[in-house]
Amino acid sequence: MSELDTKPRAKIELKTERPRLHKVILVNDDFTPREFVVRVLKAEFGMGEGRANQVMLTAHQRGSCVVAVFTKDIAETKATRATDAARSKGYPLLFTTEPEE
Ligand code: TYC
Repeated sequence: MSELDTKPRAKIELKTERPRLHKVILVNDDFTPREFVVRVLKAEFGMGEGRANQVMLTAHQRGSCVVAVFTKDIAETKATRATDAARSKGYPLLFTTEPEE
């Protein structure tokens, strides 16, 4: 057998896992005006008036609401931008992120 002959090797399974997505979560508070929450949802997450209202109301009634899912970096950037927009107006409105199961 020459040096160039190669033995058949066990097949290596190359599985590429998709990156986990992260949820952006809108958290309720008692101080931020509803209209402001809707404005931020429209501006930062590209929602229409109707969808923004639904998401705001769900957070208002249940304590929090998933806004959307993105890759980790984008979720964190959007949550930070949206939270900062509220801080700059003196509101305690909070957007957090968490990995999807
Ligand atoms: N609870 C606020 C109010 O009654 C409105 C609000 C809704 C604030 C959703 C935050 O994530 C929120 N003015």
